[in-house]
Amino acid sequence: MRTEQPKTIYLKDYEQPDYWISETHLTFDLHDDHALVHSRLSVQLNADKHGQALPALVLDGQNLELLSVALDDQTLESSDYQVDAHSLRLQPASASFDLAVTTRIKPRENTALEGLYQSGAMFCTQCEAEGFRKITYYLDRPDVMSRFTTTVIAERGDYPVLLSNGNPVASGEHEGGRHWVTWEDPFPKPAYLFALVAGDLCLIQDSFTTMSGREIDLRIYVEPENREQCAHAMDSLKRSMRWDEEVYGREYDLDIFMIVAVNDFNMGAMENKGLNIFNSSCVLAHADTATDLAFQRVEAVVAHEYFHNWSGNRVTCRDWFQLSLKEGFTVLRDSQFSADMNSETVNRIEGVTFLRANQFAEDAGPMAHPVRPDSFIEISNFYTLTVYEKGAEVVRMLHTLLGAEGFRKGTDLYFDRHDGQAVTCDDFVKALEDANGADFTQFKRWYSQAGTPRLAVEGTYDASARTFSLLFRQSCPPTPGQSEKKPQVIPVRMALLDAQGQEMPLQLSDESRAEGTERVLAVTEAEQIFTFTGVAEEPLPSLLRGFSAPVKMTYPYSRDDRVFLAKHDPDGFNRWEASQALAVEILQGLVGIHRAGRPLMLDQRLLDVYRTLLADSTLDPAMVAEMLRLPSEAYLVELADVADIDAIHYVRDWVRQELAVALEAEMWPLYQALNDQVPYSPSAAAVARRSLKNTLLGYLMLCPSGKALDICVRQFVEANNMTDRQAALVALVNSSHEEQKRAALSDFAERWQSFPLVMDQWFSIQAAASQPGALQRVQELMQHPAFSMRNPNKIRSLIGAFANQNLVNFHLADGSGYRFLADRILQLDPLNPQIAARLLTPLTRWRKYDEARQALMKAELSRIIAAENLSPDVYEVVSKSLV
Ligand code: B3K
Ligand code: ZN
Repeated sequence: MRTEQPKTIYLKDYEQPDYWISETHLTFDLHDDHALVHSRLSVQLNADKHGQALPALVLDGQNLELLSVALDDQTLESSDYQVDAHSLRLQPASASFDLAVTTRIKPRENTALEGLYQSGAMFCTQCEAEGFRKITYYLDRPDVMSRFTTTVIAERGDYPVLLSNGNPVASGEHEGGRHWVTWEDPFPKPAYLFALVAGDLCLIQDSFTTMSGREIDLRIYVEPENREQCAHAMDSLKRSMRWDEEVYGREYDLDIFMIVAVNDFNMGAMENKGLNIFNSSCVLAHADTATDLAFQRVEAVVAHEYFHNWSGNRVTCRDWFQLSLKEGFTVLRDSQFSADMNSETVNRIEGVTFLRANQFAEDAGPMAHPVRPDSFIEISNFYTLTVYEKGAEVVRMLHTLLGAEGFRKGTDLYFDRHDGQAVTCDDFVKALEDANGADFTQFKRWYSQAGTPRLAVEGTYDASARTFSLLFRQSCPPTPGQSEKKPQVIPVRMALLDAQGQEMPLQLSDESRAEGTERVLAVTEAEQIFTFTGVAEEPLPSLLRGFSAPVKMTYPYSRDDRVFLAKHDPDGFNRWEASQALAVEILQGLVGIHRAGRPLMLDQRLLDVYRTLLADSTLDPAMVAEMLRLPSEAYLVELADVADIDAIHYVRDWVRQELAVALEAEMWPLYQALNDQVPYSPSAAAVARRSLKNTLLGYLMLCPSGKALDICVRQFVEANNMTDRQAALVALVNSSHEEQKRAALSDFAERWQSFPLVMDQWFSIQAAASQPGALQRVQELMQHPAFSMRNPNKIRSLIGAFANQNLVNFHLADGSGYRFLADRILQLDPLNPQIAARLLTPLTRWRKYDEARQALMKAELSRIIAAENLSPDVYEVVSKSLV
């Protein structure tokens, strides 16, 4: 058991810092086995807080070897200051002074990948949220903003490229083959946005002319073997820069913008000022090696990090409780961008599918927290789906309520008012209010209340009065620390459909005439009725269009209603929603029947919907692919009170097979037509065709006729792009054709063994395959030379894919999956606590399973918490999960 209880930090305890740091001058002397860091800080008393009294200066610092401290050029004796494992404390003698500190650090031993570390042969940094304190002593908090000047010195041979934030202002040579470069960042920033890179990298260069005519030097640095894989990232960057000018009026501000790709990185990427550092998986993309999904991810992440230059960097967070200020807003911005670059409806369907299967589960589990959390032990644990994805939904609702124009007026005011400041979510909402004369007092509950609200809706038609009333009842389940919830503002975008599926004119009872055929109703009360008048016939409501609020809505639709909506709703998103809801209802029903030991029969209405889709050549193929996709096992688990994963898996596979057999005749010609051997193109239209084609291949491979096997093998061998090749491999791996499967897997590995990102796909396809024996396969794959416990991408693609995507095998009744995961977490915690804590997620969901599994999962959590020297990261998640 740990001796020291980790400390909880509370939002309500926020205080301004005692001192500010106006200037930060850093010099890094990089060597193979250590780095010397010299820092010179101009420090000023925060007189607003303290008047003239001089409190002690307490700087954050961790894992540092302190070599010297000087105050206004006077070297201090060790008796003049106190150092402990987390801080350096000294007593200033004046309100303004220079502090010079030298520390020695060991980047090579830094396996946590936070602070300054080595990835392969290069040095790089990751400072958000609290990594800068592992580089030097500092006021490591986002409300301390400083102008940084950074000099990097290293051996020229091994490290020809030396980078930091801002613009390069000087460079030179030292004796003995060492060289140096000085970088100056004119924009004050918090330390979490600091970055440094040193390595032997090749450069892909382009330029961008901003809306005011400034020429920006764009640079992507990668290891030389990846040179050919940067074009898509560069193109995405230029499109992001243009889009942010056009849609948000935001222009880039430095003369140079750099992206560096590194192989060992804890998350996707980091928005350091002028020097974004990326997980190579979010930069590199080439048709031969990356799937369409990977291309879209590169586009979205490049955009996301670029957009942070305004939403995050120019205007930053006052404290880490405000994380969603920058993350929720920036996720919304990147998804608006992706929607504009691709299909808006398909993009929204993908976003909502992800939110429901994952964020809803988080919101219903022991780690549930508000978009603006009230407390945390380790901030790294709060880079969550709630802060990011639900945070984006919250800002999206503000956009829906204000309309595009009002929202833009609000964001203009926000950027203008707070440029150069560290602010709060309240400041953001206030700017939107002030620019529009709106009152979002009640709306702000979305920031403070956790949990997914339920919205139960009923409709009543009065034929004689020609009215249609919608009754809304909202409630929100209790979450840890919040038993009572107040009503929230729920924007419901809706229409009423007549018997032909046409939208009817809308007139609310307090309006003098009908106007438009689509509305946003703002539901604000626990119970509220909206009555429409002049309704000529009994309508079918189309509700929550585009998923206008992140809630669980129910309406007593019959299955026939859902079929009607799936075929006729003019709103594409709601057509998909109706087909999903129909599939969910049918699957849930069959799970019950299967558990009762009764024979399964497929409701023909699902077939009817799918058959109509396949016959309609006017539809977007990507949309058809989305509608043909059954709800995931993870989503069905999330919807269940107690999930019987074996039954869910069995029934879902059974339905897929039934559909495949029944629709085989329709699917073949469509597959053939889409499999047209045209040269590869990354266009949205081509992506859509591949998406449908490969969805069909997946179904066709389930048909007992066996006709698809040869075609699948041929697609695997002959594909001219990774999307098609991988889809064929997935179909083979999940089939029972052992020989073809083995051949394809070994062929794939041989061909791509020197491409780490492709090998990640190879690992995760096998880890996610649901046939028996998966755990043993995963254990064997851990011995593969391409696997490493030191590389987060490998851990995610093998161990993460097994625990999160292979639900039947992870939840094996003997508990072997749980034991395996707990062992890996304990093994990883001393190396990389952030990744170890992330791996815990599936174990935190124990309440969803039967008693026997609950006991096994809790036993593993208890075993973890009993371990010695647990990181605060893992301790926090486990201790909260066991409550
Ligand atoms: N801001 C970073 C996330 C940093 C996570 C630190 N544990 C990436 C992003 O959201 O853009
Ligand atoms: Zn972000």
